[in-house]
Amino acid sequence: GRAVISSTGLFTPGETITNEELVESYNRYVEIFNADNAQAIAAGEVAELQPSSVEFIEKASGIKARHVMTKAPILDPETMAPRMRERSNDEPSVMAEIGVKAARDALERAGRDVADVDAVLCAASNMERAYPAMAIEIQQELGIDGFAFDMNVACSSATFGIQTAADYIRAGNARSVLVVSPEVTSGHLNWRDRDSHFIFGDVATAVLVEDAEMAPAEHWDILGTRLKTVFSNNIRNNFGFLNRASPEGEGKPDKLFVQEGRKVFKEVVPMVAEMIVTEAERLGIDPQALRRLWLHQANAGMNRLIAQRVLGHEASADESPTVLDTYANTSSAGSIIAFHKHHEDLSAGDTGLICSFGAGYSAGAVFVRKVG
Ligand code: CO8
Repeated sequence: GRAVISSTGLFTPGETITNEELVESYNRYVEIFNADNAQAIAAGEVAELQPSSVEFIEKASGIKARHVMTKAPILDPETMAPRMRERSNDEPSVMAEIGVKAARDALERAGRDVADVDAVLCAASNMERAYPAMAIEIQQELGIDGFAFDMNVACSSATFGIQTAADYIRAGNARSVLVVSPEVTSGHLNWRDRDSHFIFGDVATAVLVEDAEMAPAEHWDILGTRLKTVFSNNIRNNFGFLNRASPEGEGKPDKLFVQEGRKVFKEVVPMVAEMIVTEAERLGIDPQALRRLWLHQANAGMNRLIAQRVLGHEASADESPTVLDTYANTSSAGSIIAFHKHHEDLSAGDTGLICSFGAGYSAGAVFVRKVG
């Protein structure tokens, strides 16, 4: 069959951290660290830490606040990490719980009965455990008879998930597929790293990809998708089961998110703009006529440049909406949040683009047209 997006769903954690709160906590940590290490700093053995700044964060990234699952431990200079009670095997895990919330929102918006859903993909940039798959737990929680699996393509997990779901539908392996992206990025962000402590936030999204024949009257045709990956160490996280016994193991900075932000910016912008324009041409779509771009939400400056190259002019907020200011970078969920919050005003026949890019490098483009 023909694959369409029937609906999307969103779960937003209740707690938020503003840049002011974040910087106050970070700078308290810096004061404590510098005082504790005063002698070593004076002797030139330890580098003095520099304070963070609200102005820098907003100017460099466009981020003003982020939602998180646990605010207090992240802001506590003694902890600076999310801290959650470890759940028993009989309780839903955190990622499954928030993934289910986003999935139910999507199902409700499409008027879809879970009995009609065939598959669940949990597409996200980290998994809470190795196995059983988060996706199978979400499938169980929702009561879906079918199959489910996890996939991780970092920031591009959701768009890769949409293409995978669409392929199952085209091949006849499934008629209704949930692509769920629970992103608890606070767990792999190094809140003690001045260069990146402001970047990420927590959220969960869901996309219901279906056979056009069963879709609700109002839906989005998937006109075409394009995926691209090019290996890069510029965004990297070395956490894994092989370093459990290493003295360089768990908790070390390289076992958390690390990036060369400038290089990422310079290398990813042309790669993504090229991919979009080439794929649009292949599909016979005029990129300059795209009504809206729902871009990955990592950096306002990156999105400005990509949108400019695709549209041929400076994009308005209406043409390239941002959710970065309130959600920060939510990895794979970013472009889906942008779509979820900014699609209802479009008219039947309008063509738009959902596009992700990030670690890997990975990039995914999903061209969609409104129906109904
Ligand atoms: N406060 C004050 N000053 C600061 C701060 C701070 N917090 N941080 C850095 N500075 C200083 C630096 O020290 C530097 O000073 P100097 O010039 O004296 O050396 C100066 O500010 C400029 O620093 P940068 O060059 O680093 O600043 P940029 O303007 O490049 O901005 C950004 C940094 C915002 C990181 C920017 O480069 C950026 O956004 N790049 C794109 C990155 C991107 O898109 N990454 C995508 C990664 S996300 C992804 O793929 C998902 C991975 C999986 C999810 C992980 C979940 C945790």
